[in-house]
Amino acid sequence: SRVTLSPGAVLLRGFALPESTELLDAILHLTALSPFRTMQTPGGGRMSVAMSNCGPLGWVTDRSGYRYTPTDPETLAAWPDMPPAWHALAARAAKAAGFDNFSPNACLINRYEPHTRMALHQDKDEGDFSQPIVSVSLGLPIAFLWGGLKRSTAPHSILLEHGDVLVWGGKARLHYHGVKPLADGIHPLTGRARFNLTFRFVAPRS
Ligand code: MD3
Ligand code: FE
Repeated sequence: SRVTLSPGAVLLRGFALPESTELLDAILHLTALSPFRTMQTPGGGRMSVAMSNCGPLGWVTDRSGYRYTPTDPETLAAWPDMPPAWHALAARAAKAAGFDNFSPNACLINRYEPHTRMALHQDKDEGDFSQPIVSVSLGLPIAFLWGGLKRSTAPHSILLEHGDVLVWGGKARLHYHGVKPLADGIHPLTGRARFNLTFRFVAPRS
């Protein structure tokens, strides 16, 4: 089903379900090349969610801040290539939500284990907000929080399940969002974990 959460924010329930086993298989292959790691935040803390990336650019955080880099700071090699099937899935989802010609050059791969969470934030490190963001949920369900353009707007909560795809564009592109701590459980395909793929277009820096 296709549900509009707010102008520009579209939830495509089960959109990635037919290819979910292939997606999980590819996550294993990609993260053998650039392993999952928990990254340091500028404030000196550490994110609870483990991350990796694929594609020309990858999102990283360390003591010096948030940014996109062409290489993995752990391996010092380029991030693994984005599988063509992933790029195609993201473009197809964006189109289904009303955004033509989406061409992501960055894919963040998040791994949530029980009790990990992501605080309310905006995605604003991309230098270009004209293209949407596409996110794919795999494995255990999680309570996703979506707020407004200001942090002070009380967020709504919605359950994201295996195979769900969210598209955020236009007005919704800069909405605050986050996820509640992952409830423990066992998913037949991922065990005690949830994976999230987030596809973005990042403006290349000069
Ligand atoms: C709404 N990830 O990696 S995905 C992130 O479940 C992130 O891993 C969450 O927020 C996760 O930055 C949420 C859904 C999502 C992604 C990007 C958005 C919602 C968004 C950008 C703008 C507004
Ligand atoms: Fe985000």
